[in-house]
Amino acid sequence: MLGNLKPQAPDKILALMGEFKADPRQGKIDLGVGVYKDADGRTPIMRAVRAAEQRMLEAETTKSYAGLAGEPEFHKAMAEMILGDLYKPGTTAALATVGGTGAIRQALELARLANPGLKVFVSNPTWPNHVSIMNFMGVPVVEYRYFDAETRGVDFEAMKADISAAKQGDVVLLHGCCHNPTGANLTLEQWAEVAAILEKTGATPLIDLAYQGFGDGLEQDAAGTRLIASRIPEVLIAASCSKNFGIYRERTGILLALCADAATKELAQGTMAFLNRQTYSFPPFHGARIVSTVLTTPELRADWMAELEAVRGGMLKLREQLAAELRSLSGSDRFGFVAEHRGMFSRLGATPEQVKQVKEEFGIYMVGDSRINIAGLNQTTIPILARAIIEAGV
Ligand code: PLP
Ligand code: TYF
Repeated sequence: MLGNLKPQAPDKILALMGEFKADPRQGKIDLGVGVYKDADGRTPIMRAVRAAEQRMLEAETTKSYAGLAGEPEFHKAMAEMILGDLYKPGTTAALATVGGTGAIRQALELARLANPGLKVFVSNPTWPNHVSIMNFMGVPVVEYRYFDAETRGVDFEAMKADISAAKQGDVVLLHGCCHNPTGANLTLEQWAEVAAILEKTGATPLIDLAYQGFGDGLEQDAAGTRLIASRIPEVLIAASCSKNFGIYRERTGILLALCADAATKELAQGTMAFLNRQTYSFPPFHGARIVSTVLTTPELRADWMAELEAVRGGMLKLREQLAAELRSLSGSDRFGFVAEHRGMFSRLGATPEQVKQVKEEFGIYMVGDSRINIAGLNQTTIPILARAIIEAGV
């Protein structure tokens, strides 16, 4: 039977990780997979996370099953972090999931149960896994224009025109902040225009929030999501704790379904718990408990926020340094977008040939679409990357 399987195309980002590992060259530079790294190339356990784990080790008395939809403390702490004062427990269904990816998958399953004829509008480009999951599920994908290859910013007029075609019963997938893979984001004014389009069409937004705290700050990065939540009666939010808590392998995420009324919330909540049961029964507990412990223990929360701010500030500084280096090497401002982008990523706008050249000649690994992970850089490698970009003729 298993011999009938057809080989699946590997995830290009994950495949690049293997290629980098296998490269014997000293001085190779990994700007591929979206994992935060400090100046020494390490992905540390955050202080507050370690402290929370130590407390949990002392306090926990059982490893028995916990909630099918996750723990109420985790739901509340995350919903408040994402929505602030807009969080209304009476109309918000919540589901602990296997990472942000699990939240996206369950959001799509939920939407499809509500509307079997579902179509999902996604930005061009988007995180490749979005499209891959939808293709696997057989959910039709409609791309909306997003990235302006010329300015490396958002082509907002095109985006507006394209998402206006979404209808009631369709889902429009939006990146809450720190767009992956481009780094180009909407302004708050633009979010308001998106909200107006959603109001008019009745389409349901699904906001993928995987990098809250990595862009302009914890509150600022939720501003677009909150604006949508304040105006649209039904909103799906798929949030990941992988990056902002640095707990990638713990697989921690949450799906929130903001509903128009309490009865719909009950319906959504029951269906979401059902979806967990159909997929893996109980969601991972450990990472979710780390997150709720950090968020609800004032001294841990303060320390976590300070460390997250340092991580964010470090990436911003790297952006500014890379932009400055490129300005001086190119004698122009055409790479100014590197400092304007936010989050871990920037799409440089290099051709596949240029990406290949940079890899082969300089040992610098970026994703094939010329996405770089800013956190993969440091003081030593910024000038090397800048020179490679210029020599490749980007
Ligand atoms: N959404 C986006 C845009 C991402 O970049 C990621 C990547 O990590 C995720 C969702 C899912 O994250 P995870 O499943 O690791 O929590
Ligand atoms: O875009 C990235 O690099 C991160 C990590 O299948 C990632 O989001 C990449 C691919 C994947 C899962 C996570």
